[in-house]
Parts: sequence; structure tokens; C-alpha cells
Amino acid sequence: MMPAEEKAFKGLKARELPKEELFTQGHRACQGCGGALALRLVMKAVGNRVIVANATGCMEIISSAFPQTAWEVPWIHVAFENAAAVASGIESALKALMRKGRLKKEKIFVLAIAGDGGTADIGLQALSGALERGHDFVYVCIDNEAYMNTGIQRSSSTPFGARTTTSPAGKKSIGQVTWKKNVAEIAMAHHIPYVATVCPTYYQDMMNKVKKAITTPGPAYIHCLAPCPTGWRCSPNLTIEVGRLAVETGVFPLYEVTNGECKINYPHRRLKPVREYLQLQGRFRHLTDKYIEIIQERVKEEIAKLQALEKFSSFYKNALANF
Ligand SMILES: Cc1ncc(C[n+]2csc(CCOP(=O)(O)OP(=O)(O)O)c2C)c(N)n1
Ligand code: SF4
Repeated sequence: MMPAEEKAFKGLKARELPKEELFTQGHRACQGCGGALALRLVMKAVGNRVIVANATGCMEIISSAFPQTAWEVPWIHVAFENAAAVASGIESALKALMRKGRLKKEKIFVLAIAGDGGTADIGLQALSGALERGHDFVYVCIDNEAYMNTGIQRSSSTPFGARTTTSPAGKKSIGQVTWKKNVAEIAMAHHIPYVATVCPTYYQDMMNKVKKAITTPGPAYIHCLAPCPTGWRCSPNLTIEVGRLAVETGVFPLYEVTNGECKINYPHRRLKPVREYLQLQGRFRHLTDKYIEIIQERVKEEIAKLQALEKFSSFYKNALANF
């Protein structure tokens, strides 16, 4: 890992990472899969007192080809649409067992994992319901920005301009024509105790946030940008670099919202041009200067909005404290 990441985030150092692997090697992810790396880090942060509900998608397929498994913790493969609903059920069952004295007092955590299709599209209702009911669980969206497992079809989390098999680029199309759905913002609108964005390039930031999420009572939502060399048409050895550029250009800002108070974790005083991020990926190769400029403007607007939220939410918090 580059020293820049070590400097940017205090807390965990590389040499302090837990040695234990709860999402183990030998799974079948593509070379350089950002999602598999993310899960490895998530599990190191969460530890072994956990039950996982994993929606169908790449992360489930690559980790559980019968009779093998990459999971060293209790793990349930659930349908495409219901990771959050199953996690809610597990959490309620654990509570009931605890109440009846059939479970030791040591806490068992509940973790839901799904792709962006399973989160932003088909699983959104289940997620919203679980957040609204206030279940004590963590939901991690491994966002590779398309339905990768079934052949790189677009999702509502696919970014503007990206080429996928169902948003092809050609004479009459620039690829995806809608802007990426912001699920972290949707989660925030549920007023849950903790929401954060992460990227495995920034592994310390990511593990600190996952740890915070799992130890926070109530629902927590983590949105993880997971570079996918296969679907993004980039070299597998660039996964870490692509993640870094997503953050440095402001395309994917790292922030957390704790009880309504927003903190941006990576400073965006000087954004790198989005072109540096886009040009590493074949899915954006067809974009002309005009569309790159449109994306650049949108990124600036989104960052300004986020900075305003950070300013406003801390001002609001202080004002309330002094009221
Ligand atoms: C109701 C339903 N519709 C379609 C499918 C087929 N299917 C399985 S995984 C998947 C895409 C998963 O995409 P995403 O959630 O983004 O995860 P990824 O594979 O990209 O990690 C689809 C369409 C299904 N299993 N169930
Ligand atoms: S298609 Fe992408 S997300 Fe799926 S296993 Fe391969 S690299 Fe990972």
C-alpha cells in the first residue's frame, strides 16, 4: 500500500491488520477483483462473531462453489432482492434467543452483503424497510457499478457514460445515460446512526469505518466502491490505482455520517481531473471531450454539495448542543 494512504488516515497501520482470514484465499474471483479484496478487509474488521447474509451476485458466486467455501463464519446465501430482509430476520431471531436465555451474552453481529444491483435496484425496498425498522445490523454494498455476475448489464448505480452490455456505446449512444443513483444519500434519509463510503484502496479508512459500523447499535450502511477489472475493462494490476483516482478526482468521495453529522475523510481542496480516472478504463474509452467535461462539472457540483452538507451538519449539531 502506498504511504499516501497511510498518511491520510490515522488509526490502523498495515502491520497491525489482523492476521486471521475469515474470507479466505482460493475463491474464484477474477484477477484484481476489488470486491474480493473489500470483503477480505470487511471480515478482518468485523471478526468471527458474525452471521452473514449474502445476496446472489459475484461475491456469492465466487466464494461458495459447492462443496467449497471461502467463508470461515456462518454464511447464508440469500436471493438477489432480500439480503436486508434476511439480515433483519437473523437479528430478530438472535434477540429472541437472547431473551429466552438460549444464547450467551456475548454479542453476535449481523452483516448483509449485496452488489449494487442487489442494493440500488432489486433490493432497495428490503434495505429501506430494514433501515426504517431499526434492526441492529450492518449492510455493505459492494458496488462494482453493474450486474457483473450475469454479464455486465447496467444497474442504476452504473455511472453516466459507462459502456455495459445493456448500455452499449455507439453512433447513437454514449453508454449509460443516467447519473449514478446515490444509495448512501438514500440511506442517510432514513436517519440511521451511521452511513459511510469506502474503497479498499484506502484500507485503513475502510476497516476503521466497518469497525465503527459494526459496534454502533442500530442499522449502519456502508457503500463500497469495488473496482472490477472485468466489467470496467481495465488491467487487473490497476485496481488499487483506479480506486485511488476515483477518490482523488472526487468521483467517489470518502465520507461518513454519524448521527446526522457529515465528515469528509479525504480532503478535496484540489481535485484531479476526472479524465485521469476515466482514461484507465475501457468502459469510458468512447467518451469525447464534451462528455468528459459534463462529467467533470457534475463531480464539482456533487463535491460542493457534500462540502455544504459537512459544514451545515456540524453547524446544526453545535447549534443544537448550545440550544
Ligand atoms: C429475481 C432475480 N432476478 C434475476 C436474477 C439473476 N441474477 C443473479 S445475480 C444478478 C446480478 C447481480 O448484480 P449485482 O447485485 O450488481 O452484483 P454483482 O454480480 O455485480 O456483484 C442477476 C441479474 C436473480 N437471481 N433473481
Ligand atoms: S466480474 Fe468483477 S466483481 Fe465479479 S469477480 Fe470478476 S472482477 Fe470481481
